[in-house]
Amino acid sequence: MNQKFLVIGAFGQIGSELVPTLQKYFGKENVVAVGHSHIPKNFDGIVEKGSVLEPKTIAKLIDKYKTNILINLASFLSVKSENDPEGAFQTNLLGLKNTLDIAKEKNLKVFWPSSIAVFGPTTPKNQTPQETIIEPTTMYGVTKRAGELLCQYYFLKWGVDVRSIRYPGLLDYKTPPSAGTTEYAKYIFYEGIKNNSYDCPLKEDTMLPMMYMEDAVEATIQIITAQKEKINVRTSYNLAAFSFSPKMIAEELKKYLPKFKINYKIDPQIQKIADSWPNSIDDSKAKEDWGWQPKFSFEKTIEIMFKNIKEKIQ
Ligand code: AKB
Repeated sequence: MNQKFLVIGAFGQIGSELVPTLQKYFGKENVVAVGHSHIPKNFDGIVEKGSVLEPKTIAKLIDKYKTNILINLASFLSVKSENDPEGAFQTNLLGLKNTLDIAKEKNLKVFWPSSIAVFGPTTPKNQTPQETIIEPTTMYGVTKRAGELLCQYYFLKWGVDVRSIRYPGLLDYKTPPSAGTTEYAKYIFYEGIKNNSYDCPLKEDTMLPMMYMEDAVEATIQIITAQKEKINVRTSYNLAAFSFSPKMIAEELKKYLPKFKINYKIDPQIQKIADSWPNSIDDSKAKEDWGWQPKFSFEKTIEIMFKNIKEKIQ
């Protein structure tokens, strides 16, 4: 069957790179980008206005374009969710339920992003397994874990073919940094290139799992297009590339900015969130089930980020 995608949250961090890649692989006529607040004027492709909190609009768009794959990327990240727990609950969880209900009614395949934020302080920190203690203590983590269980429920009860990935911190140069815990690793480039220094909200040894966006986009397309029989996890798959701390990224950045200096100005709220998350992730299940393999190393990612952000802001 022809694969036709409707992407909600198409102009956010993941959508800004996933949508052009879907257009490249499947044709512009097969990708409908749905945005809410920030729709770029120069977007080249099918674009519509709508939100996960407007299910009737989304259902109409699916009928209009006859799409059979629904990708719901609309999400508050961790820091924004702590500052607005009600908004996070609405968008991350009720928004997901709206899309699952539409998928159930119209027999659509669904992709929805989860996060390493599902893990909490009681989870084993190193090489965190796929199946483990999962007791998140942030609103973001609570919505993501509840969302994972909701996805699995819709699969078990109604056979909705829903697929999901627990993304680590994602590094991209196309979208500006936003209100997430791992976003310090994007801010550091903008501040470092402008001022040769950066005030870091995390302690120097705070290790967090991270990934270059191109790998995340390839993984997303791989899981969406994998044969149904290969998807054995219907909550969400662990995914990993590398981990680093603020001290490690600062050292790497000094290769390009020899005078760069990092200052540690700890933000207790962000530090607390980071301390509740894993240092590293075991993603062997994604590798076994649908052949996931990252391509970009830590060093290569920093090189690409530096070059492109420099070009963008100078
Ligand atoms: C965040 O920091 O909130 C996100 C995430 C790890 O899900 N980047």
